[in-house]
Amino acid sequence: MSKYKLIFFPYRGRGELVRLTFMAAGVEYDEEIIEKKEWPKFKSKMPTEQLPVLEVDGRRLAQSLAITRYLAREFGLAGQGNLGQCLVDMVVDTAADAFKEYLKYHNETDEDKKAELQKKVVAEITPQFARIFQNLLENNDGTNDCFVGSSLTLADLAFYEVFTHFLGHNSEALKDFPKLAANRKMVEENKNLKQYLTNRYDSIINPRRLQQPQRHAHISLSSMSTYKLIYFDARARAELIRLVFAAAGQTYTDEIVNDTEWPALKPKMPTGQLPVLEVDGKQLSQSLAIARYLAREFDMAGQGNLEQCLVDQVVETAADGFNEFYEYYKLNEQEKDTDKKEELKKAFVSDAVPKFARIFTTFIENSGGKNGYFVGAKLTIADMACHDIFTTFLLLNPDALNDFPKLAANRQKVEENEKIKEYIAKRPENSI
Ligand SMILES: N[C@@H](CCC(=O)N[C@@H](CS)C(=O)NCC(=O)O)C(=O)O
Repeated sequence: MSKYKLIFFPYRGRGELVRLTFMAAGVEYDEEIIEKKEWPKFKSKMPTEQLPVLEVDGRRLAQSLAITRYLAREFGLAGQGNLGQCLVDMVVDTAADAFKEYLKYHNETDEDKKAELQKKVVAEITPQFARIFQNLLENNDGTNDCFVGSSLTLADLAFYEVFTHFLGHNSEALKDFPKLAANRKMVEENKNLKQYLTNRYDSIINPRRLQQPQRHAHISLSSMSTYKLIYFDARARAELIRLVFAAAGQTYTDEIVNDTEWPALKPKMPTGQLPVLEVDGKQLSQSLAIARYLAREFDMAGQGNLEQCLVDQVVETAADGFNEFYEYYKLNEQEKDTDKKEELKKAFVSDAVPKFARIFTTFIENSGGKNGYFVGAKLTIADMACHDIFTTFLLLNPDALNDFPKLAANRQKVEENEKIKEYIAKRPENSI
């Protein structure tokens, strides 16, 4: 039995889903609480310079969602089989999107703007996400009030946690969504969670060990599926999926939607966004849930649970990189003054780009990869995710990898893959 230590701040935030996963599984863990004033001392010692971090038998893992999925797989809460895992992941990633929206309100320091954002949370964001979650709940074939399958999974915990924030601003928010309300009740009545949920505070409660985790057998889907990817004319959030298809030599339909077509299509998509992947006609959403699903299908997700988490932390960090890039990109698009545009670019290139290069270098040095790969001795989505985000960064600064030889070598390794090479040579050149 592994020994776990969660390192996080004294509040719920991005650490709470990790705690809920331990609690639901009834698995004991230690917690090291870092007070904000102590944080500067620790920051540079953490793999991504952020928390939460989970120590598993002394080994440090980063990225809250990579950690939670790792634990969920370990404890049988990740969904049954590869498709089941993707259905869970779709909900978990949607909860992460919802939390990100909530944080805009939460982190605002100007009181007037905060009041405006709170109104937006109640009037727009909460009902919008309630609709999306209801859609996911109805289409995932869950029973016993669960999002996926017939027993509690990470999907139920993730929805529970984010809607706890929303319900704190409008306790009636789920009045018109009885299935979601029933799902929350199911979570609250779970015997492992009940006591914790009624007693938890914004600060930490140390959990007690209750029972051994259960493990599920994995059921593999047929590899004869037909695939249709639906996205816009961009790399952005679909490119990792395309790279996985390319590396696997798997044919698929790449359907490109333009701005005129999108409004009519939007309401037909599970989360109202793209990319969506249709697998034998079934719609899957959330780019990273899809990429991981395909990577597991084509054996590019890492061998075993720990390797999958090591891969996942790279993939999640690349997604953080994209999100930061996208914030910059939108500001830059809005800015008309060329000098100011140049300043924005300079700031991004000198701060964000080297920061991510440093973090990826730490990962490549510590993830046990061989032959220049991030993890294991062959290509995984970790290599492809880093390659893709640096395709974008290198367009801004062609020298971005000069001081990071291990990343440059890894990039070359990806490009030496014959199938990827062929794909990259043919793909359209997009700045995003
Ligand atoms: N977390 C989601 C975010 C998806 C997302 O933001 N999609 C954008 C394109 S990159 C979109 O569909 N925008 C159009 C819209 O929201 O109407 C994912 O990774 O799939």
